[in-house]
Amino acid sequence: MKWQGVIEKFRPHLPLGSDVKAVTLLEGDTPLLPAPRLAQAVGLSGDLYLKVEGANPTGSFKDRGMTVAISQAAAEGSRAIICASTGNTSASAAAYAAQAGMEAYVLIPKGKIALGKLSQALLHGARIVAIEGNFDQALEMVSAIAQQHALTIVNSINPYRLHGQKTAAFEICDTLGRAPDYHFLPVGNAGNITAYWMGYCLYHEAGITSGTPRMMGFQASGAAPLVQGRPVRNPETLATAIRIGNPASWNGAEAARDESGGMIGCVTDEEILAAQRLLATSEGVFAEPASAAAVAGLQKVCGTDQIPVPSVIVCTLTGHGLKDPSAITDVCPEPVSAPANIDAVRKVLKL
Ligand code: AN7
Repeated sequence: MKWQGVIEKFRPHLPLGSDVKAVTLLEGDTPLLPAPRLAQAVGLSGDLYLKVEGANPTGSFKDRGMTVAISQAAAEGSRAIICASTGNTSASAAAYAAQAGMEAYVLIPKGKIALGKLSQALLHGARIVAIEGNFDQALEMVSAIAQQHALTIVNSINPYRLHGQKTAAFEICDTLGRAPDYHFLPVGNAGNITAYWMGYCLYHEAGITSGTPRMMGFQASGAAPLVQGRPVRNPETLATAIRIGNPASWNGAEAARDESGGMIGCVTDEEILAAQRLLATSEGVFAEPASAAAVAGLQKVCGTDQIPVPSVIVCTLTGHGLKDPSAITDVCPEPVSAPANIDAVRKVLKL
C-alpha cells in the first residue's frame, strides 16, 4: 500500500483515538542504509546500518513525533502550539502547524540555531522569539507561557511526541526482521533515546522481536549532563542541536541506559566533526553535527573493543547535514577560484 505516514502505518501502537485525523507530511519510512565502509573504517566487524532520519520531510526525526502531537492537538481543538527549540523541533512544529492551520509560537536561543532550521521556521510562518539565554531557559518559559495562555506544548514533554518517535524503532525491527544488538544515537533533551527504548520494549513485549538492543547514547562533552550526573548550567558545543544542559527526559534516558545494559557517553566537538566527515566520505551521507555525535560514539566504543562479533548495530542519523552548512564552511577552506579556461582549471584540479 502507498505510504501514508507513521500514524496510518502504526496506529494500533499509538495512543490516538480512531477518529483522530492525521496531520501528516508523509514522514517516516526512512532508509536503513547498510554502512560497510564506515564499519570498516571504525574497525567494526559486525553489520552496521544507518537510520537516515534526515530523509524525513523537514529533515529530522522530529517529524515522527510532530505528526502525532499535532494531530492530537488538532483533534482536541487546540488552535496554537508552542515550543522551545535548538532548531529542528521548531522547523517541524512550524511545518505541521501550517498544515493543521494552527499558529506556532517558538522560543529559540539567540544566535545558537543553525541557519537551515531558522529559515524553515521563518518560512512556515511561526512567531519566533530569540531569547538571550539557552534552550533550558527557553523550555522553562514555554512551560509557564503554555499554561497561562492555553497553548499546546509540542516539546517532547508532550507524551504524544515520544509515541510518534518510537515508530523509528518499529521500522528498524520490521526491516531487519529482528531487533539490533546495539543502537547508537545522540542525546540532547533525551526524548529520542526514551522513545526508541519504548518502541523496542513494546515490540519485544508484543512478541514481535525476541530481544532488545543496548542503547548507546552520546552527548557533546561540553553539554553532557547525563554523563556528569548533574545539570550543566552553560552547555557549549558546535553541535547546537544538542546544546542542552538539563534534559527534560532525564529519567527516561537513565532508564533506557540501565534497563538495556547500554551506556551514555560523550564526545568532543573535534571528534564530532571528524565523524561527520568520515560518514560523508565513506558512505556518502551528509548528517548534521549532532547526528555525527552518535558516529563519533561508535568510533570511540569500537576503539576500545567493547562490541562482540557478530553483532547487528544501528546508528540513527537524526538530522540532515544541509540544516547546518556553516558547520562545514566555517572549517573548510573556500574552493580555489580560477579563470574560465580549461588549462587553468586542469592546473587547479591537478589533472
Ligand atoms: C539533529 O530541536 O531538542 O535527545 O529543540 O535536533 O530527543 O532531544 C533537537 C534535538 C539529536 C537530540 N539530533 O534529541 C530541538 C531539539 C538532532 C536534534 C537531537 C536533536 P533528543
